[in-house]
Amino acid sequence: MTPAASSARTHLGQRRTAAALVTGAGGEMGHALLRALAEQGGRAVVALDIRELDGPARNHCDASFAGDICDESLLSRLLGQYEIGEIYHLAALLSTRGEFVPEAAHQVNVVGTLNLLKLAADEARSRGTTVQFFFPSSIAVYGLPSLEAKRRAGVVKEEQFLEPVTMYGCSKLAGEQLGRYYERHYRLLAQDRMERPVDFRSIRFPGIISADTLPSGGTSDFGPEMVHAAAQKKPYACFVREDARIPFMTMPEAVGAALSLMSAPKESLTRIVYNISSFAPSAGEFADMVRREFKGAKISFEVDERRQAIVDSWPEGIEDSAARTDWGWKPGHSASSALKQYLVPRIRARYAVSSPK
Ligand code: AKB
Repeated sequence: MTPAASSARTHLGQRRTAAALVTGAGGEMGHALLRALAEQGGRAVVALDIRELDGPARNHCDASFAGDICDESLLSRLLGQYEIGEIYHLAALLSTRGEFVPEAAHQVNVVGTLNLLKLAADEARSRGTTVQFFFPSSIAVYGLPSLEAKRRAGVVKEEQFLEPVTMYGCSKLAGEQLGRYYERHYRLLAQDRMERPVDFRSIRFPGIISADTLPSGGTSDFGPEMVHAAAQKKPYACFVREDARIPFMTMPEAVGAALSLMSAPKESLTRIVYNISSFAPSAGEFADMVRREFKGAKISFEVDERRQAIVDSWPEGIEDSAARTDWGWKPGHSASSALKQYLVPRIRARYAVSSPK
């Protein structure tokens, strides 16, 4: 338990420990966020994931639960033990996986989010104070109707083209709307309603590239897969065209942004959901940069038309001026510095590949 952990009593007189809750804690962003929260200190962290956490993730939290976010009895057990003041709700099925099991994606991404929002609202009522809720949304909420429209649109604003083509995109958009509802209108007609039980804050992330972990089940995975394969001297067949372009950022930038948004004063926030992005090379440009860093990297292009269609429906760039103005977002990297300063050194160390220069 961190020194800052404190406790409160339930109406039955049991002590509850004050904590932040991270769902999907065993995933890519979960690993990075647990580490960042542990480094920050000042709060106990409780992790929830469908699977048992691995050792490193477990070491970065105070307690971990293996179970389903749709299991209401598990959530109420959790609330019985912990006084949750802050939630980072990362659990989700991503865009590629979701297209094989769309109803399961709806269940996890929408029903799961609803369960967590209800937990936040119940907790807020029982404590009499707002619970903060972080929701990672995605560029998948956008749905450009054609490649021509995508090229014509260029950089898109938060409220444009919200007609996603994947269940993941639909469910992230639903999650944003549910969050807005729980913050502003929850139990609109109830006599005993609480004003703003949930302080909902969301970021639409682009594709995220981590040096430490590999994603699975996403459609932006071609970026991270390319660089991890090159570092391991494995050939990589990229599943999108060389001219496919979507925005990306590194995992440290993504986690840093989540923590900045969560610590921003509420009065400075003009939106519920913010776009952010760092760099947007085409797949071909990224492959060239990876080849320059990892001499001899074998990257080919074998287009999977269906996954390509998903990427074609996502914008080439997203406009993030509101995030810059309201809570000081600024990208930490260009594509080149992301590779040279973050990805290459860490990935080389990870796979213990010596520079073949
Ligand atoms: C995916 O590819 O599904 C995700 C995303 C862009 O949100 N990485």
